[in-house]
Amino acid sequence: MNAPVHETYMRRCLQLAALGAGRVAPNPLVGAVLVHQGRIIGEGYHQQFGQAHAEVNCLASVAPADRPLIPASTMYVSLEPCAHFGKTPPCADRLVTEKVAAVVVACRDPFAAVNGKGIEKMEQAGIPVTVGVLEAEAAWQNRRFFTWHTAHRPYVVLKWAQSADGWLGRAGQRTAISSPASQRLVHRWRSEEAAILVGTNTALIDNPRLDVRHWPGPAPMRVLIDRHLRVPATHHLLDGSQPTLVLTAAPGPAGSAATYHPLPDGRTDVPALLQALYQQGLQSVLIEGGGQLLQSFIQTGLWDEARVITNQALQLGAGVPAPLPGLAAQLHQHFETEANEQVHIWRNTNPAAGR
Ligand code: AOF
Ligand code: ZN
Repeated sequence: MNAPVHETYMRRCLQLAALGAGRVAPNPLVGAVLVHQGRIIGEGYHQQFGQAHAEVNCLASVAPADRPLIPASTMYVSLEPCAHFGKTPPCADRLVTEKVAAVVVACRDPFAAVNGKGIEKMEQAGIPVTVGVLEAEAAWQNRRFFTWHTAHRPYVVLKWAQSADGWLGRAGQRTAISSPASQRLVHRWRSEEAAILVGTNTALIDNPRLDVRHWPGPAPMRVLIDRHLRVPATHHLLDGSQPTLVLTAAPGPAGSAATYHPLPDGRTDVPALLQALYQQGLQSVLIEGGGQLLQSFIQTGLWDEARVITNQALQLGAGVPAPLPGLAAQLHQHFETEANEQVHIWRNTNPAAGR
């Protein structure tokens, strides 16, 4: 079959996969479509962490009258069918048992228990497998999952708001920069990551809540770097209103609502921070400041996206300088949330690995 037809069905897989957003992490988003002679006879996606995979839901959706067509149909799936017994049996085995005529896959699954083994199983059973249809789009959709398994660290999203003249805020005080529309956007961004990280000074000066109150969605783990436990228990981050992790050199106080994770030798350099988040199983992190922390992620190359909100109507004249995304940054998207308010999303073309 020709490439544009493959892409049409694979695009449908990506659409279906997206329906699982917010409910399957840390698993990948996966969609599947079963096609018989130009007619879609089944559709499915991974809907809920721990439950059936996309291929299984796709097969379950086939009408009884169409079931005899399965061995003459092609299965399109946005990730390599799995080869392992996890919470569910291997999808590759199921496709072999169902005797589907062919399988088209967007990209290999980088998870060590799969990573090519699913494709191999199907090919050994005589099923032709095509790999690489809309590969870049599929890898982008699951960029957090891919970074976790290939770079062995969380996917890192940097975020900051700056004035037109390039300041993050006035030194030592909380400074309002962005509009309510941008704040809603930021809350949506928060709900899409496993964790939000801030440094000690930001916590002390801004006393942020780091919750998701302006958007319906899951609340991520709040993570605070506090080597010497300087942030008072009366600050919002330690109020116990949602799961909070403190990365620290000192042992945590008894009775605190937060979880304390010791940093080896009290190291707060970026690799040590990412190692701690990795050990905690947090697949992605939104870095919300301050300026020095953001800049140190950029300097080490250990970042994937930078999302910058600029208030073109605000001149501060002085203060804390905004970070610069650097030479590896490539503009990915650019839009306005309101008049005078711009959002630039930069991608790191050469992100560093965690190990
Ligand atoms: C597929 N189809 O729809 C998904 C796959 O713990 P489990 O059993 O749910 O397995 C999770 C792993 O399976 C996950 O890390 C990834 O490698 C793969 N996800 N595979 O064939 C799917 N969601
Ligand atoms: Zn599977």
